[in-house]
Amino acid sequence: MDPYAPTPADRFTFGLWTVSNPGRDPFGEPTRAPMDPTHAVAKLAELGAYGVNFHDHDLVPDGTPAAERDRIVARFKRALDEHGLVVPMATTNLFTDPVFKDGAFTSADARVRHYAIAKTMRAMDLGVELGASTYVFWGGREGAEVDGGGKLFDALSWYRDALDYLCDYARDQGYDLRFALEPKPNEPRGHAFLPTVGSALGFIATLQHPEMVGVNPELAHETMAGLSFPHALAAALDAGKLFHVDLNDQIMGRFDQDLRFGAENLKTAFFTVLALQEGGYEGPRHFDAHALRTEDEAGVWAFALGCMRTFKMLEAKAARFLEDPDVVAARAAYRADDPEGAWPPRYSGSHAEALKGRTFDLDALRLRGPGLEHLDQLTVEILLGVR
Ligand code: GLT
Ligand code: MN
Ligand code: MN
Repeated sequence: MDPYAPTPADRFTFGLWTVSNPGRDPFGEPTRAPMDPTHAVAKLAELGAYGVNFHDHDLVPDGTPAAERDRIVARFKRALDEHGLVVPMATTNLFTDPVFKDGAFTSADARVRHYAIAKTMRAMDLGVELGASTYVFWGGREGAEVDGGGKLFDALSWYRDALDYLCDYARDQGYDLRFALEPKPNEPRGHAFLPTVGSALGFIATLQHPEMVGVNPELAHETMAGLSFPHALAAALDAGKLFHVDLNDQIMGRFDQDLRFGAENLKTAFFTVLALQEGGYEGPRHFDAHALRTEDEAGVWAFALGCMRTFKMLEAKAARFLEDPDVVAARAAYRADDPEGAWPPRYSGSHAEALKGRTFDLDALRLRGPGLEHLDQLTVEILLGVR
């Protein structure tokens, strides 16, 4: 048996919008035909995926009459049942319709803000109907190019008002839903509000129901901001807020590329897998990426399978890394205990006095080599299959 063949036990998920991405970009028309959502379900199941996620608009185009909506949903449910796929996450498209051109929850027009809340409630109903337990908020249009309008502070408080309202709605409906905010530094807006995982974590603490809200970090988005994705994951996990994750790849400093997982930065992908494992993340492993615009449908499935296989191969490398005796020794040697006191120190007045008065052998500490070059080379050798 192929040890890297994905199975539902791996909990790999894809957005409908990822495999159905038609290859449109700001300079060119689509290169692939639209894909029927039930076809995406059948193919993803065949490849070994666990679930599929969607925006309201991916499944039920905005403005669809109620009877037609029910027909689309029933047909999609039958496809899920037939192929054994689940819907762990859902979200709202608050960016395609020109009504959202200057923001949804942060539009300067209160009518747009109300409409965005209404649309999100309907999309939450749809997501929950199909089984979603995580609800993502990517603030695609929540941002600005012009700061002279003076909405910098209002925007954050409008965003907060909307999320507080939607938490109340979910509670009132008895929905078992957690919200996950997805940061991104820019694109499509010049500057996005809540641009990084760190800013989202700070904002969540200001909400009325902070326990209901976490983050959905995306590898490409933190990389666009020049930040480290494994560090962002660690910060989210440390705060108990890693509710979901968007895996893909990205060249730093470029437009949002949403490349196949592992396509660009294999070492970052490795430390991403390791961080999820060591941090105890147990949620779905969601790929938010799409096939290159050059590809036909066969390329789409090669892309989807590639994301999952690379994750599994890196998982095997992570296990190897954690078991390698030289790595274990190098990791142990990197840390040093303090024979004169346990960590963390317990504060007391007398402890503080003693600590201030302690003599440290600073020359020895200055000269100590932590062995990180050796450890990092071991990592590279494991990744290249030499160890
Ligand atoms: C869009 C965006 C993604 C978000 C999706 C969820 S939509 O494709 O680029 O990063 O996760 O709204
Ligand atoms: Mn992206
Ligand atoms: Mn994403």
